[in-house]
Amino acid sequence: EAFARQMAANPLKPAEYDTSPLAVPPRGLPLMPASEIDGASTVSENMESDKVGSGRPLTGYNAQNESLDRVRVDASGQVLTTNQGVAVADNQNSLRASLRGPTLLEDFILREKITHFDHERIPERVVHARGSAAHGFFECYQDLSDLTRASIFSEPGKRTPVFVRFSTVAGERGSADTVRDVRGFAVKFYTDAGNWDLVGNNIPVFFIQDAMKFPDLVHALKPEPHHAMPQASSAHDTFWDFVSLMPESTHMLMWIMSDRAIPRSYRMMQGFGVHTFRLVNAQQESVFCKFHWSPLAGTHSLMWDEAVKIAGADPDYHRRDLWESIEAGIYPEYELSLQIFTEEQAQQWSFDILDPTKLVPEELVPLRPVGRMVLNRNPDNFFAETEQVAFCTAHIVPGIDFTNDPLLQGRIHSYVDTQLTRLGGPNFHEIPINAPVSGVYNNQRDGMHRQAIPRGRVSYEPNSLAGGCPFQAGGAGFTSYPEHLAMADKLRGKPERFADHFTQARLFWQSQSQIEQHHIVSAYRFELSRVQTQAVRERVVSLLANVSMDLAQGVANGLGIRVPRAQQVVKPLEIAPEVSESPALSLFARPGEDSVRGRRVALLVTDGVEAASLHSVLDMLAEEGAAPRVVGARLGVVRADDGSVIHVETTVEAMPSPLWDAVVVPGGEGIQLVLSSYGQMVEFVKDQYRHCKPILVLSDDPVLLEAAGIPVDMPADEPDPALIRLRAERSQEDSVTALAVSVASFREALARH
Ligand code: HDE
Repeated sequence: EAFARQMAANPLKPAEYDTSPLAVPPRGLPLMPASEIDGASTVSENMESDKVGSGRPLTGYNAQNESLDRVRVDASGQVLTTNQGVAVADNQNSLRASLRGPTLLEDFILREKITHFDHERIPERVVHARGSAAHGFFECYQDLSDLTRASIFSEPGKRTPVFVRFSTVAGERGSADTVRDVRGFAVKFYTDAGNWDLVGNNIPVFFIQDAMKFPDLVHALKPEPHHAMPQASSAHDTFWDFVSLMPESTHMLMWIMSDRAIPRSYRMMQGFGVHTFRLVNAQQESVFCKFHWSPLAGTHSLMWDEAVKIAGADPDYHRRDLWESIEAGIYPEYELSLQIFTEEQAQQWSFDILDPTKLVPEELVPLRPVGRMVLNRNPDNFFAETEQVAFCTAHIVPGIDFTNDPLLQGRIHSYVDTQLTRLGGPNFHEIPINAPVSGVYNNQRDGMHRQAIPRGRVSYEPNSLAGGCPFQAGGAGFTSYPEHLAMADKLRGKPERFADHFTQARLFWQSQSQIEQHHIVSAYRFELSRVQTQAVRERVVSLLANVSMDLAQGVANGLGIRVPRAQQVVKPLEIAPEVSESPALSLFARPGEDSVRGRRVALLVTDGVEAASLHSVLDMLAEEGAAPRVVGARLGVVRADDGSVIHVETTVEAMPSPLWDAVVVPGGEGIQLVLSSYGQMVEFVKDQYRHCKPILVLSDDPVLLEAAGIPVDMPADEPDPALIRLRAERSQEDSVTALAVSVASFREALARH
């Protein structure tokens, strides 16, 4: 039953789990048939693979999957072989000179197996080591050829395959998902004109203005070199020492200390290209562009206490959420919007659009939605796909170009360079997950791990022996935007407007709701309490004094210090910001769709629970695509009040409170007393309350709530929208109505996060 419930949202699921192995597996089902897409392009929706070994169905069309089929391996029904394809007779025993004698050097089967194992690891990414990824597609809403000749924007309905990797920055490959950190949001578009990588973050600005400072930033952030602590955390002396001496990081720090840095899910965070890019059309006209991804599920975050507890209870929390959502057919979806502006506009503004510590407020340049991205397929193999994927900012396509943002310019170099070590040579573009679907034809040759077999004797251009092929594409190929550059002195330095470090930090602070401001103060207090050097703490507060005295005071209070004099600004500037408040910067600006899809709800049970009311909540949740689970003190079964048997799916120990989005406390004679006799049940409910999660109590009896210290009698004029208690009614009819009202209120609270 539980299985059926979980799978209800995805009709392809049972086949994937081989519960009906004899059924012909459905394959290549598009999310939306081409015929239903307005003005659908010629991209064939029903292209399917005949090489998908065990009949694993394809969920949604993705052309990249076809090229990956070439290398997919399925061992069903096959004998075990060596890497040379020789069948192995015995995989248990090495070859020995007599049963108790030494192992023989000639045992090539053992040696091959061990040697390969010895070399299984590759270096992890120097930053963004911890990540999770998924396949999907991007679908363009409209023809944007007036702005860009990028082929993915050429016609409405056109779909381009994507592979997206989300990540944390500081932690090592095995670190926890819910640490306070910026999240990477890297998208590889396999366009029909080559690969385009939009390697972004979930925060629209960055710590530093120049690539020159990146190694310093990362060295300060990573575990301290003498004792390699702390893991995946910025709460230590070297990080705060560095950033307190780099006033340009103030704006980014505001974001990092906000709830943006502890997202509820990869499905519930925005993505940003960060830098200003250029769009270039076929007439070589160019506009500036900022890229924004907005999640359909809305932007939602965890509470700090919750994030800390999740890190222990399930370090894979975000990875699991992404994986399970896709498996259940709740496909993460994001809308791509552009902020378009001209050189002339940008020149008027109080900030420099080449400065990556600045954003362009949405109130100044509104977002223009241009397409949507749906992630509808999990990778087959973590290493082959998620680990080996190589995103590079240098991967752009005709129609998109760089700007002179000095951080972006440095990145153009770094990403290709880093793969040479990480993936072991210059042929990483041939690793299947990195290979473009549009074909690669050039005269580059050889190198480590070469896969392609170039034919013929010509590996130079121009040539006549191969008929001149491959030949230059001319205007059809990539041409850099011919930006006019005035001759000036070669120098190391920054434009003047880069010197304003506080105006936008203040904008961010002022645009937050009260509760978000409160969380920012708490985060600074936490991080700086971990810092051991008093002078560093004070220096950070002296920076904050340039942003807001309220903020500086709040942080100083937590540190038991007075607010020091505001840190002197290097170059005082008269700044008249275009907007002084930007509601779009609050997490509340994007509540997302009104839906409870994928929300995890714990239904607590013990012997004697009232079956009828529990079932009505369960039915609602299952019907709406949420993930309700029966949670008990131990596995096995409990007997409900009507004599029916309820199977306990998991326990409060195995899946403690922080892992759930909401809880349902059951009704039943004397049940509350029984539940409150379990310490873990009391803690469970207490944490649900502490983390602001909806609590539905199917009983008028407040014993469990009281045991958890939850205020049970809220003033009638100020009800708690997330604490829903079912009142006892006299008549049967009134009870039914009361239950329906409570279940509806619970649904609403759950959908609002
Ligand atoms: Fe990165 N960054 N970065 N970065 N970055 C890497 O590339 C780098 C920056 C971002 O899922 C590395 O393949 C420099 C900004 C993401 O595989 C490396 C500078 C933004 C990912 C690198 C920056 C990012 C990376 C490490 C300053 C947001 C993960 C492994 C000049 C716009 C991609 C790798 C994935 C990864 C360098 C700053 C986003 C070393 C030098 C700003 C999402 O090349």
